[in-house]
Formats: sequence, C-alpha cells, structure tokens
Amino acid sequence: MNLSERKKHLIVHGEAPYNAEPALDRLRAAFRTDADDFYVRSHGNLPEIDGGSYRLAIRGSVSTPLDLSIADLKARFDIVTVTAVMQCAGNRRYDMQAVAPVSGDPWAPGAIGNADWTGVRLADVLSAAGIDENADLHVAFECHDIVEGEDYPYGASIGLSKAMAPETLLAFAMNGKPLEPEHGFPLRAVVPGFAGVRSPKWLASITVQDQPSANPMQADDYKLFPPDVTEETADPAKGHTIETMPLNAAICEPSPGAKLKVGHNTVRGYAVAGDRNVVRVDVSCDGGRSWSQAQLEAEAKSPFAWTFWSIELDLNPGEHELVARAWDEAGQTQPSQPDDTWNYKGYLMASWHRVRVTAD
Ligand SMILES: Nc1nc2c(c(=O)[nH]1)N[C@H]1C(S)=C(S)[C@@H](COP(=O)(O)O)O[C@H]1N2
Ligand SMILES: [Mo]
Repeated sequence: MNLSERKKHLIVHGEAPYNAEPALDRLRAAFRTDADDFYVRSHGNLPEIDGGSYRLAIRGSVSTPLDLSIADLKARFDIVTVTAVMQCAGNRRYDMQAVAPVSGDPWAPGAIGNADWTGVRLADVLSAAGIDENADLHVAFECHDIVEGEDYPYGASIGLSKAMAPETLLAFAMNGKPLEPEHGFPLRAVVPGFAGVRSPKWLASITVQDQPSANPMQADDYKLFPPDVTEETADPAKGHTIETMPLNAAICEPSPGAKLKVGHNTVRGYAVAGDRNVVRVDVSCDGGRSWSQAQLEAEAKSPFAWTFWSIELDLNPGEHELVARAWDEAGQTQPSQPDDTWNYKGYLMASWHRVRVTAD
C-alpha cells in the first residue's frame, strides 16, 4: 500500500497533523506490525526528505562534530536489528474520557505497534563523535517537521544513559524495509521501552548538551500530572517527564459490542511492560470477579517487544464484560479502574481493559 491507501485502511483521528490507528483485529494479525497497520502520531507536517542528499548533524559536547549520510551510517557502524514496541503515551486515552474530559485524540488501544527496527546504535555514533560518557549529559534531537500552529521544529531529548543503551537506535528500516514517509524516512530514533515522543522521526540533528531539550515537546508536553491539576493550573516544570511506559494489556478480539455464539470463543490481545517482561495475563468474563490465565505466545526474546496472548472462554447466554490484566516480572499488575490514574492530558491509561460482548 502507499500512504493514501494506508490512510483509507486506518482509523484516522486527524488529517493535518496526520494521526491514525489500526482496527484492533489488524493489530493482532501479526507479531511484527506491518507498516500498513502501524499507527501514526504526528504533531506537524509530513516532511518530504531526499534520502540521497540527507545528512544527520551531530553537534554539542562532542570532540568531533559529524555530518553523516545514510550511506555513512551504514558503512561506519554495526548494523543491528531490535524488535521493539513503539507506543504513544496517549494509547488507550479513550477509556480515560469516561472518568472526566481529557485533552488529545481519543486513541483506542491501537496507538501501538511492534516492529523489527534496523539501524545503528546511537551509542556507536556518539562514541565516534567523542562524547564524555561519564558526564551527566542529555542527547537532544531536532527534526524536520514544524509543530502545527507553531514556528519551531519537533524536538525531544533523552538522558545519556538511555542514549548509550545498546537497544537505542538510529533506525532507517522497519520490518526490513526503508522507513515509510509517515514513520520518519529516512532516519528516526528508536528508544525502546520509552514513550513514542522520545523516538523522534525525520531527524535533522543530535546535540549533546548538559540540559534536557528546551523544545516545548520536551519541556512542557508529555508530562504526567496529579488528578487535581487542570490545564489552567498545570506547571510543566512540576510534571513528571514520561519516559518508561507502564505495564498494560488490551483485548484486540472480540471487539466491543460483538455478538458471539454461546460456548467456546477465543479472546486475543497484547500485553506490554515497558522494559520489563510480561509473565502472566489474566482474563475474566464476569467483570473481574473470577479469572483464567491466558496462553502467552513466547516468540519475543526482546523485553522491548510485546507479548501476544490468547484464551478460549466458555460463554453462557447473555451479556459479558471481558477483562484483561497483565502481570510483570516484579509481580505487579495494572490498576482496576481508569479513575485510579486519571490525569487531564489522558496519558498512560493502563487500567484493566474491559470489553462488553453478548453471547446467544
Ligand atoms: N519528528 C517527529 N517525531 C515524532 C513525532 C512527531 O510528531 N514528529 N511524534 C512522536 C510521537 S508522540 C510518537 S507516539 C511516535 C509515533 O511514531 P509513529 O508515527 O512512527 O508510529 O513518534 C514520535 N516522533
Ligand atoms: Mo505519542
């Protein structure tokens, strides 16, 4: 599919900036999410970049500033592939709206995808530029898209320890093919385990500096606030910068409102645990009063990939509230209600996923 075909195939939340997510059965169709089924989150225009003349600039606290083409990256550094989830901090926001209004697009559980990302380690590029690895530094990204209604380009940063982690990539390919335009062609950062906002697309430059990026995307946006804070009272400096994503799970099939047959039905979904492993997924067909354990598909050997699960449930005639919750390797599970973590921006919605169905 090309971009306009992909747009028709996805559930579009906005045309400009372009934001879209797949139907959940498409999301569950393959362990590696096809670009055709991959959500898109953008804050500005879709830059058209010529891959041949493209250069990435490395600047700031480095002994050797670099300007690198895609061919330079491929020739000078090890090429590695990491299987990892990309997930928006607003994934599942729709379910938080039921508590009280929240700002932002009403994402269903589809603002997530899992892919093989191929590129070079950011650590190798920074080392080649000569950074002081012991310093308390930040790695700031600046991009080619201009944030909608503003006059600045998209930018964000990560701390040096995550920048130097072996999983953190400058990626030029997704599932073995060059990045599609809407996913950051020709080069994006992939910061596994972190919210998508820290994985900038259409990279223009990387600056090593002693402060986090001053870009409003980093300084003001994507902050977690307590439940009593509103848009009027929010002080971005006091918000928690969202990085590692929480434990979460979603039912992808059946879909809400589905009419099922009485008897055996298969329930399928995904679970994620940021940079940890999912060890168990419980599923209920009575709103969480009783639980059974789903079967985990153990294909993933990367803790940054998602876990697929499925279970056969025996449904009696009538209405059922299907519920899924995951457990991580620290023995922790998800909150039961969206009320527990409500925040006015609707970030990190991770309570038990509930889907109402009928069987007859
Ligand atoms: N340059 C740029 N990078 C960006 C964004 C953006 O708007 N511009 N959105 C970020 C956010 S919030 C998310 S969730 C991911 C989404 O990546 P995808 O569109 O490839 O799924 O990209 C991140 N990188
Ligand atoms: Mo996002």
